[in-house]
Amino acid sequence: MNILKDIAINAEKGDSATIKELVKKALSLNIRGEEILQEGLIKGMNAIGIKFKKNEIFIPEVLIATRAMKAGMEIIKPYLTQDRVKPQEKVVMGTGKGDLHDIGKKIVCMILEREGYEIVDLGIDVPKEKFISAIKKENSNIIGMSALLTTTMIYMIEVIEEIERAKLKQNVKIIIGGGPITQSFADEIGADGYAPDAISAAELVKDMIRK
Ligand code: B1M
Repeated sequence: MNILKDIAINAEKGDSATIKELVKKALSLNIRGEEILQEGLIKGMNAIGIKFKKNEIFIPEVLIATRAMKAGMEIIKPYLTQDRVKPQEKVVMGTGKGDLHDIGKKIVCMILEREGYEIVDLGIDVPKEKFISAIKKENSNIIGMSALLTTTMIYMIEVIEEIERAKLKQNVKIIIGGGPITQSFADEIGADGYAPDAISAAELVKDMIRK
């Protein structure tokens, strides 16, 4: 659909004003929020990633595109959560220490919220101690960690070790995701599950709760 292509192009350009207009228009055409995210905004961000990797653009351009992406996400959010029922379970989410990427994590949070979970989003650059205190304070049985850098994915190991040290591991399911994460990495570090995208993350959480 052309409007989704336009959203992707403008996300890539970082044109927040046009993104807002196009996303509103797409919603008025009854295009589902998830489709706008996947086929519009995320496609634009992926294109940015390719250019960034090739050094065709630099951090300022990426930040401008991030701002546009977030502007679009804010508009879609209520449409994803409109059928929300009473929260079923609390999920603590965060991007681990050293990592400032949060777009993917926010999308995962949005989809989980839509599925009726209550999200406690600890944000970015989260130290292990903060994960532990949130699990205790929120009495949560599911924690989700996101990492986008090969240098920060290993911090997940420290968080899991800390959870074990705090004797919380038997009560908590740990799910992980993000660009460099794989199922075999999840298995290796003792995470309970891995999801490659937000929709599968929601399915994974549902499975974890059933177990
Ligand atoms: Co960064 N960056 N960045 N960056 N950045 C990447 C990740 C990179 C792959 C770019 C590249 O080289 N092609 C590369 C990492 C290389 C590597 O480690 N292998 C990289 C680098 C190198 C860096 C810096 C080191 C650059 C520098 O300073 N020289 C620096 C590090 C900063 C830090 O974190 N300490 C840096 C900085 C930044 C910005 C701040 C400018 C900005 C982040 C802004 C923000 O997030 N608020 C940024 C961005 C935007 C990117 C790219 C371009 C886009 C990431 C993104 O948002 N994608 C990225 C390139 C890329 O990923 N191809 C790149 C869209 C998003 C929807 O996808 O996050 O993968 P993603 O989330 C998906 C799934 O992964 C999954 O579901 C989501 C939705 O489907 N998922 C989960 C995510 N979390 C999950 C958790 C789950 C389950 C599923 O369960 C809990």
